[in-house]
Amino acid sequence: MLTLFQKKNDVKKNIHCTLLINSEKMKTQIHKASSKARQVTHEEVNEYQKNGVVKLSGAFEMDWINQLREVTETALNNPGPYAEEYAKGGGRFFGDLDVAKRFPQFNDFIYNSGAADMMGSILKSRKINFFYDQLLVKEPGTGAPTPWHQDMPYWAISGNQIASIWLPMDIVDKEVSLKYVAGSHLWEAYNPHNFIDDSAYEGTGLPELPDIDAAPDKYELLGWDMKPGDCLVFQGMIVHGAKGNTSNNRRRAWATRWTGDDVRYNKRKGKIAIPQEDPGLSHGDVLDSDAFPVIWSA
Ligand SMILES: O=C(O)CCC(=O)C(=O)O
Repeated sequence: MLTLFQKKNDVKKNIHCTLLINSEKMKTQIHKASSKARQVTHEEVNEYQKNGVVKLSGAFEMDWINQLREVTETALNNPGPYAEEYAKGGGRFFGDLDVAKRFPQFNDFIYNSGAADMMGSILKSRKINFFYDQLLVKEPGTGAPTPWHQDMPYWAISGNQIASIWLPMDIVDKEVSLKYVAGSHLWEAYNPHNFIDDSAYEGTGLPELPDIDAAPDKYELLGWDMKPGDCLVFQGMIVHGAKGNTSNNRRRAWATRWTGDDVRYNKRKGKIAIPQEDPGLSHGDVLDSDAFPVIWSA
């Protein structure tokens, strides 16, 4: 009996040890990064307000980028229910939604990187909700462009304090990085199209976006060379797009979308892409909810 009891205790101890080791491993995996985003300057906030986009150089430390790189490989191998392959003619342009809901390392960034605090400064908001996120990986040799578009018409929200952080995990040359039409965050809303087949969203009643490539000289186009740790912050209405990835580098990027005080749930007309699932809000509601949690407040 004694031996059996001892054995049982040993087994218990072993199980306890294994659990501890596993939870320690989880801790190191989940909490590897601990640095906080740097402060933004007044000039950067003013640039965002004027142009609808600002590049923040060295916004995040490499501990975050390394954590995101690692989990991106896991995410690529485990696509979620809304994952899409956008490239038809060679290469790979992979998109997936809500990876922060499925992988703790992405979720860790949302809560612990200081990104929400940074968005509070840029959006001049007293609180910041997390709206959703999108993983976007354009492998070298991918001809598929990112079509010109505005994000807001895809989303069931209204307001001005709405912006994305586009955070590349690789060196991205200006040529293949995102391009923006300066000041177009003040334009009217245009009809969204599906990225895969360019079909127009039905029932929105919105006009078609002007053909930017047909008359590029008419617009002031902004774009930057990016390196890991830099990010772009851009307003939900700004017109943006990108060429294919003709460089030799991977172009792994993670876009997180954030909202401020003036944002409301807006059941707009016609097809809507985001949110994919009913958040349990009524038209006109503030977003604060389990679906769109407040991450930071002043
Ligand atoms: O990474 C890309 O090419 C597309 C990004 C984009 O359009 C967005 O984040 O809104």
